[in-house]
Amino acid sequence: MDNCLFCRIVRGEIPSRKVYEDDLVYAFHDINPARPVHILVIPKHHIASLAEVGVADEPALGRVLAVAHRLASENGSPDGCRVIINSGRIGQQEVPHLHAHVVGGSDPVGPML
Ligand code: DGP
Repeated sequence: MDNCLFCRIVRGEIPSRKVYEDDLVYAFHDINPARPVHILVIPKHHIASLAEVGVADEPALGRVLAVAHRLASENGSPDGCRVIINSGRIGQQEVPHLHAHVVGGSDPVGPML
């Protein structure tokens, strides 16, 4: 998607603090961290939200979850993490490119993060 913020980050058109990349996913530090560790893991190809997921997207979504704990551990949260996917208006999703928040590094400060 030409003007999608996270697609532009994947393409390197907008800078990010990358922590991991492979053939299916890209991971980078959240610009406004809610916890000491706050990484976003996204499919490299555009999926707007969980509402848009199709069968062809399943390998990328699987990879998002498969790398989450390791990336948290390697980046300062070795004792675990939370993985949160906001979807749509009720989920308060702000950026319309599917992303998993991987947060940790301290005990939770609130009910969500
Ligand atoms: P959500 O509400 O689930 O759509 O969360 C979007 C997250 O994306 C939010 O925690 C802030 C983060 N974010 C927004 N714009 C940028 C950006 O340009 N760079 C980075 N690294 N993170 C961003």
